[in-house]
Amino acid sequence: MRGDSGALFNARLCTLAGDTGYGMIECGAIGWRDGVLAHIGETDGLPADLRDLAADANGALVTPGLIDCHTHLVFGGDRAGEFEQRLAGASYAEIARAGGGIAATVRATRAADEHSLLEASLPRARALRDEGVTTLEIKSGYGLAQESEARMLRVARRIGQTLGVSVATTALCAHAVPPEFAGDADGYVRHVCEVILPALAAEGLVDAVDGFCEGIGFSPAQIRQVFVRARELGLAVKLHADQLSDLGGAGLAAEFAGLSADHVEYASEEGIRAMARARTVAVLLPGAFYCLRETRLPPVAAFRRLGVGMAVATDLNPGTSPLTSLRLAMNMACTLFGLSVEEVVRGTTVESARALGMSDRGRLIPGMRADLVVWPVSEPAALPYWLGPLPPRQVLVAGRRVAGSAASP
Ligand code: DI6
Ligand code: FE
Repeated sequence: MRGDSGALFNARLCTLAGDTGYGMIECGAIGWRDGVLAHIGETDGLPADLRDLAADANGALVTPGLIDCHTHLVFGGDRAGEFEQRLAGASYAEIARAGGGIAATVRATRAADEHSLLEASLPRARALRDEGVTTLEIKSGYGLAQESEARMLRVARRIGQTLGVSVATTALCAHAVPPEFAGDADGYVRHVCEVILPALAAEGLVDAVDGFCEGIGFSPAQIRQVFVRARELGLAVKLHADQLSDLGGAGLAAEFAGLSADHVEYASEEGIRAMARARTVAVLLPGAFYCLRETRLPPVAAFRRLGVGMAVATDLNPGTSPLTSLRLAMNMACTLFGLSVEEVVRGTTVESARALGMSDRGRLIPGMRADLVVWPVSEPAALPYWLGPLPPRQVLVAGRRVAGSAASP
């Protein structure tokens, strides 16, 4: 492979080209020019210039680059101590009341300058990239003030530049009420709408806007104000919806043509119907379900029946999902939520691209970005099957190698 043009032959191509299935091409060839896929199919069909560059994939599985569409991986400190407290019987709510929980991470994140926040966050993003993640979303939400939220999102952008992956940034200012607004959630929401969001957007730091719609977060009426402001600013929305209770979050996200409604364990039939109509993706986050020892399963059968696309993501965060492996999230979605291998593969490619509003990636078809992974295995089931490392032979972003155990495939 040379520059950002190249080709592989003798590959098992998992193209995901159709609406269902793997779109598998056995013994196929894939070629890209200037970072964009130019040929997928028969080896004989490779254009001459790409044939000269082609390397033997030795029958390896090739998939689109994986997309982790929901993370909070930029934060200061960690909450390992709270894990130990919870094991000793303390609840998430008790810890929060004692000043821990999200507030603890807000303190640690505010105290970290941009450099140390980047240094703390890079290894988490690198872990994702090195197992095949070529696009990841990163939320703010541990600053809860203009400068600290901006710092988080600047660090998110720098992670993309440093690691050579695509980063989509999401402003999650409505994550928790900061100490300056204690007891005045409405006042904080006004401040988010009037000051923080416009400032972050003006700095070009926001690709989408998110909120935490929950009894312990913000009410649907408060989230609605944030979404109205997002719409005025021309920004797409998504929502932490119906994770611990049904507040109608799924329907609210759909009403604003949300890209995704995330968690959604408690989503109602009505909410799911609204998501289907709006083509809002259900982002399933089994890491948080597992860590919180939840028992209410997301309504997977209803999503299937009504044709709501399902994505799978890590929710990587210090409180409820310290999970740095998207493949382990895939495994958990199979084992805990009953998804099929095909669903988790599509859920971390095709559907997670949709959950980020990205139409140029997630499948191997000509014209899409050459984001792809060459795996040391031959079948898709191996991706969610292995619980430990499965280092890709190559990870390419726009045709450029960013990680991999092999110098060439
Ligand atoms: N939902 C969650 O489960 C996390 N954030 C959110 O909106 C919790 C984040 C944390 O505890 O730090
Ligand atoms: Fe989350």
